[in-house]
Amino acid sequence: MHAWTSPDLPDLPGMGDPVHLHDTLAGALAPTRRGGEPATLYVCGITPYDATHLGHANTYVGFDLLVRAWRDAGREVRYVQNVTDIDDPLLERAAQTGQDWHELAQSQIELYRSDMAALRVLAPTRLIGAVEAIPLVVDAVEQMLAVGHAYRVDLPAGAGAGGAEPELGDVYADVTDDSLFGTGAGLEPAEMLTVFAENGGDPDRPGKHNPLDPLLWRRTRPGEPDWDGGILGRGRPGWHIECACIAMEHLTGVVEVQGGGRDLVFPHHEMSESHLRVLTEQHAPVMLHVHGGMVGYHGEKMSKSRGNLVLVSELLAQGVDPMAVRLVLLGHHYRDDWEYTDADLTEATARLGRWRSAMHQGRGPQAETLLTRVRAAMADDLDAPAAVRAVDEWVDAALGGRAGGPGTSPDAPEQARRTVDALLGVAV
Ligand code: 5CA
Ligand code: ZN
Repeated sequence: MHAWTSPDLPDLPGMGDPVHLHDTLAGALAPTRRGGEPATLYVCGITPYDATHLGHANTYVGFDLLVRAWRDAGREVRYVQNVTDIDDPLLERAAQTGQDWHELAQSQIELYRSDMAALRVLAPTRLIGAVEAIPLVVDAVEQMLAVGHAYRVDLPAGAGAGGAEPELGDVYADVTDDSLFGTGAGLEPAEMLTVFAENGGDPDRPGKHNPLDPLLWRRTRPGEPDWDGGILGRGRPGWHIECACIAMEHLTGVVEVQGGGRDLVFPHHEMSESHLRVLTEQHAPVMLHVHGGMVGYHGEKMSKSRGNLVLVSELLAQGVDPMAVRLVLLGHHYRDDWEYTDADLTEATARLGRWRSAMHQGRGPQAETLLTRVRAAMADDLDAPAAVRAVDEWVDAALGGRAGGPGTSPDAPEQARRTVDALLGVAV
């Protein structure tokens, strides 16, 4: 599916520093690759049953900072993002509201595109829907069945499941076949079961080999959309295999960074990586596992299912400047958990106003040090709050009467503008 139009990325003098990121599995900072090969990034995209909230925006702005830092360091970036445009939550929401599931998805995807464009998020190289990826999933699941990494589970009797071919069951992956499965998230077996059940898993389904085995292919159910599955029979894809197949097809070789919010560490990323290991026969198909913190609101994680949302589109409709929304997000480190309050927005709006004033003056304090500081902050695990502090200091100096004195230049405001535009995505 088409993404959105990327904002321009201004050129900066010199080159950014090699980027280091915190790897969730290692629990430590790790270098990303240098030069040479294109950087490959897979970020888990939205399930389009509701509009972009600040939690989603935090995740996508966070990875946008990575793309900007990589590009500044001279790396070509291949960035793939999926859209889970068929899954249980989407069908459940459509059933609740009486909407057509496909129309609901299309409308929310469109809103997501316009929210991302407004926030000046660089578009991924490829935005791929789960529905588009069905042929890839079917091939992969057939392959896993053929080599015994997957198995069929009988459908519930008498409920009309399976359509004309009820004898072809749902298909599950056999996680026991992957000796590394379960080593990623650092959870005890009992915790894995609980978290799996809370996140779309079905540990109690009769006929499974291991309660943690994830669904790969769900056969036709009455009232649910289905697609041709070849020898699998008509049905629809499971969630984790969707991301594995899209990453495998559109980012050949190793995935340098697999990303998303921290709520995806287990089971989603553990299971997708396990599928990738089995399908690509690579011991380590993902180099770095990078996870954003959870944004909360009114004491709980902001989530579509809880309904405690602050929607980007609603803020924009109220006349909030999208760059102020972006500054709210940049005020927090991407890995931190934080709770949104109106004070965040007030502070960010005031900051944007100061930046604008300083960066549109006729002269300003030299901005080379600012560029160096912002680059260093971003290369150090995308430390946006440190970068924002560096900009604040330059702005304070510029507004504090030092705009026209010795050491100032007429080019400096524009240099500062280009720095915050290219590296932080803030157009002032
Ligand atoms: N479609 C799947 C991923 S394949 C999905 O998780 N969709 S989502 O719409 O629920 O979330 C989209 C992205 O936003 C995911 O990367 C998720 O980790 C992140 N996210 C969801 N809620 C929050 C939150 N409250 N704070 C930060 N990030 C969040
Ligand atoms: Zn995903």
